[in-house]
Amino acid sequence: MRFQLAILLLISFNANAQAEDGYDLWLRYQPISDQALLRDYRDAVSAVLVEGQSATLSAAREELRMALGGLLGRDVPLVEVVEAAVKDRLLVAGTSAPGGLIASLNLANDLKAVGEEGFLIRSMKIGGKRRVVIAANKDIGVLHGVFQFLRLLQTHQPIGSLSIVTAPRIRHRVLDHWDNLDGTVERGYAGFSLWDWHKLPDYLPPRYKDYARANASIGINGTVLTNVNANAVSLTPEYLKKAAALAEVFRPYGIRVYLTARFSAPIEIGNLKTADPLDPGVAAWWKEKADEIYRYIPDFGGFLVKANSEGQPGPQQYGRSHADGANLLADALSPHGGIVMWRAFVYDDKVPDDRAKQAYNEFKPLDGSFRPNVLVQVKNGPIDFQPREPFHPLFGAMPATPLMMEFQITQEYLGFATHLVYLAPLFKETLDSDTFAKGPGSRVARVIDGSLHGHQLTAIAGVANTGSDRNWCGSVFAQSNWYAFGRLAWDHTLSAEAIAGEWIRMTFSNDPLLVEKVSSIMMASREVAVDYMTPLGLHHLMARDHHYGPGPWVSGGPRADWTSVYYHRADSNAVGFDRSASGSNAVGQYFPPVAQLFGSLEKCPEKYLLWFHHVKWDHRMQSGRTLWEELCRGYQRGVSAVRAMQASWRSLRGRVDAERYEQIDAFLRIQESEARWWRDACILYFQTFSKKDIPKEVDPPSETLDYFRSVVKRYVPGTARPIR
Ligand code: BDP
Repeated sequence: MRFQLAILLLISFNANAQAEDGYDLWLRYQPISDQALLRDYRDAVSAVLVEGQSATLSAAREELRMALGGLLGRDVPLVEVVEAAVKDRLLVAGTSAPGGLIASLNLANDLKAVGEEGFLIRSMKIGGKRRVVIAANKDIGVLHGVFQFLRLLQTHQPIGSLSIVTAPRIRHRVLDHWDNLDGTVERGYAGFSLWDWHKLPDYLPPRYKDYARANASIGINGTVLTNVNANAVSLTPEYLKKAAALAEVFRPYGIRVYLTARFSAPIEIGNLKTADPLDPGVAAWWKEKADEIYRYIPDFGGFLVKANSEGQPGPQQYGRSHADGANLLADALSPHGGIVMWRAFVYDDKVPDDRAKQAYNEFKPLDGSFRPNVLVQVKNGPIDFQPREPFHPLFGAMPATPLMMEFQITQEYLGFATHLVYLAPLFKETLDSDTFAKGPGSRVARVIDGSLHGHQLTAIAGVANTGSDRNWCGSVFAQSNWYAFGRLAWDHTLSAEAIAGEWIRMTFSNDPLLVEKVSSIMMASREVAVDYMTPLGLHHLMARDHHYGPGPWVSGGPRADWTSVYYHRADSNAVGFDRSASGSNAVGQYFPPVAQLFGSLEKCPEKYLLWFHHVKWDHRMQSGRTLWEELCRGYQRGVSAVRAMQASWRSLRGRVDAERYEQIDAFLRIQESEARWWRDACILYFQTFSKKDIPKEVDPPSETLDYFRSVVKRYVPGTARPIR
């Protein structure tokens, strides 16, 4: 007896420990403890009918069974016909396929608005009975609707009179995995790759399905499995079989698989002498390759390509343009309905012009010369995922070409997994920026969702932060960035705060104090990181190569545009990159009102000041203080704010399970010490130019500049390069 009890205790202890190690993400489905709410929910959903048969609908049923069982604390019967549960309140889900209950509800008109992937959720009276109806045009819409309905329960929303109609604003909502075939992840801070290539296609651990569930729950519908620094081996039959096995697991969840295409693949795995896009043999090779891929993966999404960038092969090696390269692949894919996502992340240190201008210079003249199934994938800002960048000037500048957004979810320049930085405010800042391409209101979001220039083909990508860590992302808060990316990809009008609120409730609890405090922490966190890393428009100050920690002194080496001094240009007089009309004139790439705003030293928003201007140390800022003082105060503000985040988190002890609480607490300690590292290193370094005292409200540096310069970090995660 005692033995049995011990076993029981052990089992329940393990179950608790596992339940809160972060693996379940925002799909925890913990029992609802508010009794009144529980009664309401149990009453409204005492049985479930999912109409129709398909793998996707089975997934919907399975999710409902698991989730309702967890949330409502009892098994909810899944019925097959209405009669069986006619007395009960019923949740009915399905499409309007003929013969079913949903088909009899005359929803055809309303369903017009939801497209292929959207859904409606409505409280209705059917035959005098109260029902909750989840209806869609396609099975995948039903699954999305199920996840939305569960979200309502998870976040304790009233469900008495529901009327939700939603469809994604962007068609392709994609995660880009920078995963290498050897299991390493470029700029990944959560262990090794999710894809165990060695054991594929035979072994498919449950994690693959859980990955698909997590993505489907936020509406992500595509995954690029491989690194943009591509390996042609991923296109060989051996690896296509592996990718096909993943595609099979993801398919019921509405997720398509994409691969990165190495431009020199015809030479490397095809034994051709050239990869020239205008060579008929090369075109035939890609066509045959595409046909082969579709034999393995009938719904293959297409290719993502990084070409002529950071040493990657590309069409320019043959004197051809990016359009020639993209169109070559587009022609191979188009008979099968595939798309090409061709990256605009190009720059070359042999080109004397400002790096921030080079993508625009290269791509703008090609507007209109891409095939209809090509999207040009543009990073949010013109340099490279810095803590803060102004929006990329290409947005709005290529009206005849569908442009897609590339955000970075993984925190390459934002402290990796240990810094708590909620990225939705960064994503929103870019999406809400007004390009003025067609007058006021030409927001970046409208370029991306196709509404500004009338494009049907639309897409958005986020560089994934997932890995083999038990909690997927390296930290609990990093999960919020995956979540926020998906939610914004579905609907970019959602606010960062609303998304944070949902995520907190699902990830931690509905405890109002906790929701309020964690939301304040998250909402402030991005600005806080900007403050302690790169305030006032500074950028690219990080350590060389691995990008972990400060390195404002980085100079020399293989390329000037990989150094910090190239970007901050500090001298005894001033600091910042003059991109105004009298400098590199990068401002000239923006539409006039924006160009004038950014180009004027007086009018430029201070958050972008040193991005666009070389500013004297004693320049008077809006506050009346000098630039030097404001810079130092920015760094200090960042450090102080991390301390406030720590204190706020500590006040929540006991309101979060111990395992996640402790890890987050430890990570905040790391963040606080690294915020000081950034502040002290940067202030001491810039002081060698400004020759001014550190203001007294700023903590004195803990070490000398020589000390900070001597810090060498070895074996930093995420720096592995693919083996070729
Ligand atoms: C930079 C990363 C590098 C990537 C590159 C890219 O440092 O590892 O390969 O972007 O986007 O941010 O291609």
